[in-house]
Amino acid sequence: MENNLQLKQGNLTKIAERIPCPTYKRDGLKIGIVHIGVGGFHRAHQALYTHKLLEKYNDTARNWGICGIGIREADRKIHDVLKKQDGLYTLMVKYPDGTVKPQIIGSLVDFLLGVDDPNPIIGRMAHPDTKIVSLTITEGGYNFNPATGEFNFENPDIQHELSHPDRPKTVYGYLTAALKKRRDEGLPAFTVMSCDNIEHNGDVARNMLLTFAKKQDPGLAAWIEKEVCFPNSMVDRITPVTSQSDMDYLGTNHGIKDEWPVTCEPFLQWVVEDNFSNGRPEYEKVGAQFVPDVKPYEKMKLRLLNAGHSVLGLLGAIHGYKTINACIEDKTFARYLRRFMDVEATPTLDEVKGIDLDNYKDSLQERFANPNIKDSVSRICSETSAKLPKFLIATLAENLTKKGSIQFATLVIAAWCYYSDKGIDKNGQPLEIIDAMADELHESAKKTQTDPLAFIKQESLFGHLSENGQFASLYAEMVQEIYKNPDVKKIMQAML
Ligand code: CS2
Repeated sequence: MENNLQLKQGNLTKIAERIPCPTYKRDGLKIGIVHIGVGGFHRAHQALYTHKLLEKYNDTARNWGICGIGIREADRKIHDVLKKQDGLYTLMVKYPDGTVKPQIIGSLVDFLLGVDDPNPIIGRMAHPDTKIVSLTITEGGYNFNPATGEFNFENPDIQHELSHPDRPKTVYGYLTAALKKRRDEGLPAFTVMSCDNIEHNGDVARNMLLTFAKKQDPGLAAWIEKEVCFPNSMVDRITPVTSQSDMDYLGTNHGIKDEWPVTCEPFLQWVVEDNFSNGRPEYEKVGAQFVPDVKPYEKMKLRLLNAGHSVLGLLGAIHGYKTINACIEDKTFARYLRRFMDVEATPTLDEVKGIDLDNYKDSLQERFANPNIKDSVSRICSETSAKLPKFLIATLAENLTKKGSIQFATLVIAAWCYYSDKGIDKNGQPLEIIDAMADELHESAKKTQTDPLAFIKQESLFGHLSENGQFASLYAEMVQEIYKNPDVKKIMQAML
C-alpha cells in the first residue's frame, strides 16, 4: 500500500480502494450554497447531508455544491488546507465500540477567504447560482448582548462596515453588500440559514441583520425584510476538536494524509423550518426533517444537550476530568446531570411532537458516554460566556419566576466563577480557558472574596438576576463553599 497518500482530487481513485469516496462527478457542480464558518461542525453536518444528496441524486442535487467562506484571520488555516485538498476532507465517525468509519466528503467545491479581499466573496454570494447563505458562526458571532439580546453597535468592525459598506468584516457587512448587489441587479434574494445553537436562530439572524441594515441603508433593509427568508433550525451532532492522533490514525490505518479530518459521533439530526426564499436542496431525502415550527425542538436540544454539556464541562473541569465521557462515567456526575435535566430543564420545555423526553434524555447520556469520542471538557467550556446565557441562565431565570428548582444550575454558575478566577482544577492543575470575555470574567470573578456576588453582577450575562434574593443568597453560599474547598464532587454528592 502506498503510504502517505495526500488527499486531493487526483488521488481519489487510489483512495477509493481504501475508504469510501464521492461516487459523483465533482467537476461541474454548481455552487448553490455559500457557507460562512467552515468548522468541524459544518463539515460533520450540513456538508455531509449535501454529500449524501449528491451521492443519491446526482442529477437534481448538482445545483447545491457548497462554497466555504472564511471571514476571519483564524480561517486562513482551513482555507489553506482545503485549497490544497481540493475541498476534500475525511469524516471519521466514531462508534462507542471503538469502530471508526472514515469516508471522504466531496460537497465543498470551493473556499474563499475574505481577509485580504472581500470582493470575491461578495461576488460569490451575489452570483445567480447562489440560493442559500448558511451560517455556523458560533453563538458569539451574532454580535448581540447576551442578556438584552440587543445588537452591539459598539463593535469596531461593525462601526467600520457602517461607513465602508464595500469593505465588510463581519457577517452582517458581507450579507448586506451581497444582498444590495442582488437587489441592484434584479436577482432574487438568497435564504439566510443559521445553523447555530441559538434559540430561534433564524429569527435572531433576521433581527440582527435588519437592525444593522436599517442603520447602514434603510432602503436595503426594507427589501431584505420583504425578500429574505430566515428559517429556524435545530442542528445536532457532537463534533470534537480534531487531534493529531486522528490524523495519525488515518495515516497508519489507511495510508491517507489529510491535514484536517473531522471526527464525530454516529448521531445526526437536523430539523428545519420549510421557509426558503429561493429554493432548497431536498434534504428530507437524506434524513433532515422539515417542520412548520422548529422552536420546541431547539429549546429541547439547547436546554438539555447543550446545557447538559456545560453542566458536565464546568463541574468536570474543576474536578480535573479531561473529557465528557470521563465525567459521565462518574456516577455522581451522571446522576447530577439527570437531576438537572429532570428537575430544572424539563419543566421549562414545551411539548415536542413525537419525542419522548425520557428517551431523549437517556439517549443524551448514552451519547455523552461514548468512550471513543473523547470530546474534551476544554471544547465544551470554550466561549462559555456566549453559551451559558442561552443554554442555562435562561432556564434558571424561568425557574425563578415559576418558583422552580434552581440549585443544580446555580452550582454550575458558581463553578464557572471559580474557573474564571483561578484557572486551575481542584488539584491545582492549570485549565485552558478560551473565551472572548476571559479578561472581564476573570476581573469580576476575582472580586468574589470581597463581594461574593461580583461575578453574577455582570449584567451583560446575567441581566438583573443578582437582585433576586433567592438566587443571590443561594449563589453566594455555593460560591463561598467552592472557594473554601473546590472539591465540587463532594458538594454535588450532598445535593443528590
Ligand atoms: C456543545 C455543542 O459547544 C458546546 O458546548 O454543547 O458543540 C454540541 O456538541 C453540539 O451542539 C451538538 O450538536
